[in-house]
Amino acid sequence: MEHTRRPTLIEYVLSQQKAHPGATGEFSILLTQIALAGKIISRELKQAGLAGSLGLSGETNIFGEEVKKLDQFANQIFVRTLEGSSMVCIMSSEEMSEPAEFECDQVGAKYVVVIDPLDGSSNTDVNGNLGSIFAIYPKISKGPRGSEEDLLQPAANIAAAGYIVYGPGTVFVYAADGCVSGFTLDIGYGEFMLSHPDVKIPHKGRYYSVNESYYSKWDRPTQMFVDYLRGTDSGGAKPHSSRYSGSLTADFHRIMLEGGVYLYPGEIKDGKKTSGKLRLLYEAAPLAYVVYQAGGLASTGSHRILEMKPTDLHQRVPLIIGSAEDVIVAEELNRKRGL
Ligand code: FDP
Repeated sequence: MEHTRRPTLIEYVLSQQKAHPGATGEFSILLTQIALAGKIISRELKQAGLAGSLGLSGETNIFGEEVKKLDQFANQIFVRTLEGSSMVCIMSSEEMSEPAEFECDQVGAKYVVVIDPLDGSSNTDVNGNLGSIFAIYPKISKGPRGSEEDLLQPAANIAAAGYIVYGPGTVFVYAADGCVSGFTLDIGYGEFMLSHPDVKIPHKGRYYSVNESYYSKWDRPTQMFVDYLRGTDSGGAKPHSSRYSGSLTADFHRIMLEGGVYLYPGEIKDGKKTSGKLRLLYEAAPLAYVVYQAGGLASTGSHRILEMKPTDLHQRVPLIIGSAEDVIVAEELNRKRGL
């Protein structure tokens, strides 16, 4: 009997590397380790209700937010698996106030990784969808050790980025070399198998994802954009359908496959526009890289995310991300209002 099956993540990455004659295979080891972290977190999430790992850890992070036990668990898993790869000199995580530095051998670990280990953590206790987000940069600083300079690179320097969605199935999506590919975890094999080759985001979308309870706190261009998406403005465009799960990764994944736009705007506080909730380094930049490789766009409304150079590890940024045509409408509304 002939045995046919889909390629595994590692088989696929190795086949892609054939296009790069100088490739050493180190990059595929690193992606495999990130996928391993995803498998471990996926397993833990599936049994969290029984294993007593739901709820708060009792600690607050540097931003005063309460930390969930699963946030800490996911962070530790990523730190250990990245250290175990021996390919990473420094990493930074949304869950850590300071970066983690790893020992670099003579050859030198030449990669730098940023992660949001568990995105959408308000969903943990209600069996909702969650995600992890990552980006891999080349080390640019001189010398054997990694530094903050390596972490504060613009998204345009990313070598590969992706996300993992923990839903009814676990899906690993990564972008590199102008191509976005999705893999679904086969629980029997314990492997991510190619399920979404060459993902392209539709040019215009069907869905929008935003927490509309903040409508009264947004500036006028943001309100006008959401009115446009709802079809309640005078333009008479066909409305987009609303979907908001409380997990950026899960909402973004829908938009990658079916088109549309996710936004998390800044609010107006004391007459000034704030930067919203999402982090440039751990959320906006990696997903901007992914959406761009799939043919979409990511913007603050006035600046393209890929062109921004982070100034701080935990910098926040307004985010409008998804189908190119939808993001451009938001940018034009901002421009008309001179913001
Ligand atoms: P969370 O804080 O629960 O980790 O990353 C931030 C994020 O989730 C996004 O995943 C999500 O879309 C958003 O915050 C939810 O925030 P709101 O409750 O303010 O809508």
